[in-house]
Parts: sequence; structure tokens; C-alpha cells
Amino acid sequence: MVPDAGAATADADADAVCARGDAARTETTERTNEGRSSDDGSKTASGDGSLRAVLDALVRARLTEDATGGRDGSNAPEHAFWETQPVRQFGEKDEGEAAEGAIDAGGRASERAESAPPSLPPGYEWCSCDMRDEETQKEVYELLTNNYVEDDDAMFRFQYSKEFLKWALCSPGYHLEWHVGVRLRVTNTLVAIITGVPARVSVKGKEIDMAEINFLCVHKKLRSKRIAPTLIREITRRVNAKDVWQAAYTAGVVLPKPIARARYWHRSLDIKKLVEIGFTRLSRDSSMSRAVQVYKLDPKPKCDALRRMLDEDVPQVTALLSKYLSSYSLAPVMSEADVRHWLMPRDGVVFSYVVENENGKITDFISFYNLPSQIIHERTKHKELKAAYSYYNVATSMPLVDLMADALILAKCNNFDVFNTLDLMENASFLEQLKFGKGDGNLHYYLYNWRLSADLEASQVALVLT
Ligand code: MYA
Repeated sequence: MVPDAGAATADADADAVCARGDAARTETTERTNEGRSSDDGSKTASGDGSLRAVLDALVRARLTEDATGGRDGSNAPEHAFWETQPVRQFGEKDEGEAAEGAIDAGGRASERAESAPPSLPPGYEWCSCDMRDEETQKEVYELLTNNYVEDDDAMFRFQYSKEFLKWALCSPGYHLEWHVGVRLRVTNTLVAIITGVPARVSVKGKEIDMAEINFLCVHKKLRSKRIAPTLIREITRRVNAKDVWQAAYTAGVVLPKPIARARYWHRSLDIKKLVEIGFTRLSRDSSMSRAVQVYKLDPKPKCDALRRMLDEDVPQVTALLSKYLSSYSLAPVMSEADVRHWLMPRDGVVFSYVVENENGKITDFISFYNLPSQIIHERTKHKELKAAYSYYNVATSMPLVDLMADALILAKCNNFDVFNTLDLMENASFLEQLKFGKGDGNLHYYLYNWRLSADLEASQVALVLT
């Protein structure tokens, strides 16, 4: 993760501070980091060394036979797996509006839905992860805590809490079978997962029932063995079995083929800590005291009518949000049940506020979620970066920039160190004025089995995946 030398911020002072990129959503460099093996879960995940060696050999043997091919020949395709999937390919000719829609409209996909799970290397087995079960919750949490997304410099790793995972995975209408795990049979240890939740998504005005895919994770000791494609094939089969044929997902890596590319921006709330942990650095001509002044916020929001969202607000928030989201090319379609689940405040997970006018009408809405990152380098006393991520925001009674200025204050009051946002929707309009610095990683948006005639601008995208 290299700081963005050109970090564009509002003024010369803010310019002096370069935000380190997306705290972790940029893809890992896949360092296996043998040095951390005793505390990264590898012992439990892989059994003792000799057992691991045998299993590794089996995995390798099995996967070189994989019909989708590895990369062992010089003519191997660049994306041996993705080139076999119903996704847009690089270099594909643009066929215009007429070709928009499903890429595989039935044929191969329905065969897959009825077939058996793809075979795993000997010694491994499929499971479903029941997030209502505390023991499973803990296993998923630990797998992600030790193995999930890191920044390119291996300084930070996402630290999803158990409550967050339960929220993200047990959404209205979720299917237990879409929380796919792989276990090592001898020890029953969870070593890989991929998850999906059902969602209705509007793509250029057409509403489609999809799966939102997230939390693809393979234990560090099992990387580069083509387990990820096997997980993706299995979740596809399980999703298809529910008669769902499209999916949306995001990733830091470039795969065939993004439909949109967004960028993270970061607003320092505790500049001193951010510098201490190496998330942000001051330029040579700036001082800490100056930077503290630059990022200082008022102690409380400007808008007096701003208050925490309540259950009784759900119908109005649903209406406000639905109207707002309907103008975007890619956006969730949310029922009241969805809004209640995704946007009602949850301690330590999601924060939502409304502005109610004197007639009882809800005119504005703010939300952000709590996704800390572990600090995995050892050059600081701090253990955790407390990051708020902008979720959905709607301003109708005031300019969006004023609403978001209050969102920053609310995040600061809730003890966050940094406020992150993607440049989706109208977000680009407030970034500079509110002293956000540009991150260094892109987040790519993908649709599975759906072709668009042209890529979308980030400003046309209103789908935020946790
Ligand atoms: S994004 C978050 C991804 N997770 C992480 O970054 C956590 C840390 N990293 C890891 O755990 C591993 O490195 C992962 C790859 C698991 C990422 N999305 O097994 P391999 C392709 C899709 O040897 P590993 C999120 O969760 C890669 O291009 N594909 O590699 C959204 C190559 O294929 P090809 C990816 O490093 C997930 C193949 O995998 C990704 O051991 C959306 C190599 O496999 C990635 N992020 O494991 C998933 N990274 O040769 C797609 C690498 O063709 C969902 N690869 O280039 C699709 C929709 C499915 C449902 C459809 C329903 C209709």
C-alpha cells in the first residue's frame, strides 16, 4: 500500500497529509508470512507439520488435474478460471445495448445447479456455516481475523466483529447454504469460506434477484492452490439451486471484467493516531499541531434536528431512500424489512441518523458502519484502527456537504479515527470541501452473468457492499 503522492485534499494544509489507501479492501499481496505462523491460526488449521505436508501435496496433485487448468504451461490463459465463467471478458467486442442482459441464459447454468458439488482435495469437505451458532460464528470470525483482506504493505487487516458478521450474513431471506465453508476433515477446522446473501438489485432500471457475494477467504497456508475457483463454483451451484442466476460482488483485484471502478477516500478524525500507526503521513512542510487544527471538528452537529434513527422511522426512511436510489444505474431495492435490517442502528455495527422536520417528515438520512482494521505491523503501540465507512446518505433539506459535515462529527463523537467513503453516488461532491484525502486502492464492481453495454461511472453506482 503506497501512499497516494497526489492525495488531493481541500487546501494546502490538508494536501500535506497523504492518506494511506483503503485500510484493507485493496487486495492482499498474499504474503504467507511464515514468521507469524504460531498466532495466525495455521497450527489449528493445518494440524501438525507432517500432516500438513501430506495434505498440501494432495491439494497440489488434485488441483493440477483440475479441468479448469492451472498455470503450469507457458500458454496458460491469464485467467484460467474466470475465462470459463459467464462474465464479460477483456477484449470482448462491445455489442451495444441490444446485448445487455444474462450472458448464460439457462443452458450451462441450469446443468450446474443440478450437479453435485465440485470435488475438494482429499481430506477436505464442504459445510454450511450457521452464523446463529456461536461456535461457528467464532470459527468464521477467527478465519477472517487471521486471513482476510490486507493492504498491499501488510500493515492493516480487516477486523470484522462477530456482531458485524451476523448482521452482514443473516439478512432478510438469507439461506444458510449460501454461507459456504471448507473444513479439514481430520480436525474439522474451517479453512476457507465464501458467502452470499439474497438481494434485489436494480441494474439500469431492471430489478433482478441476485446474490451479493462476500467474504471469500482461503487460509494463508492454503493459498495459490486453486481453492478459490472451487469455492466460487460451489457457491454458484448453491445460488443457482435457489433459482438465482446473477450475482454482484466487489474486489480490490482486477478480474474479468469490472463494470465500475470506485476509489476510497479517507477523512482523518484523529490525525495524531493515524500518523502514529502509519495510515497517514505528514508532508515535510507540515507539523502535527497544524494538522490537528486542520482536521478539528465542532463538538456537536450543526443540525439540531438530527437524531438517531428509530424503528418507527423505517417506513419514511424506506420511501426516502428508495426514491433517492432509483436514480442510479446500480442500486439495491430495499423493502421495509431490508431497511430495518440494514439501517436500524446496531451497537458497534451500524450507525443511522435522521433529520425530522417540524411536521414529522424525515427529510435527511445519514448512515455509516463500523469496520475496524487490525494493525498488523509492530511499529506502534496501537492495536486497532477504528474506521467508519459511509453507507447510504440522503440530503433533501440541506446541501449534502452540510449533512456529511455532521456525519463526520457523529463519527468523531463515536470515537472513530477515520471516516472512509467511496466516490459512489454524489459523494465526490463533498470530498474536497470536507478534507478527505484520496486513498491508493481501487474497489472494482462486478456482476456475474449479466452484461452491460458500457462500464458505469462510480457516480452511477449506489450499491455499497459491507
Ligand atoms: S473480495 C475479498 C477477497 N478476499 C481476500 O482478499 C482475502 C485474502 N485473500 C484470500 O483469502 C485469497 O487470496 C483468495 C484467493 C481467496 C482471494 N475474487 O485459490 P487460488 C481468482 C474472485 O489459487 P488464492 C470478495 O470476497 C484469481 O483471479 N476471484 O487463489 C468478493 C484466480 O483465477 P484466474 C479471485 O490466492 C469475492 C484464482 O482466484 C479473487 O489462494 C467474489 C486463483 O485461485 C477475488 N477476490 O485465493 C467472488 N482473488 O486464474 C466471485 C483471486 O481465473 C463471486 N481470485 O485469474 C462470483 C459470483 C458467484 C455466485 C454466482 C451466482 C449466480
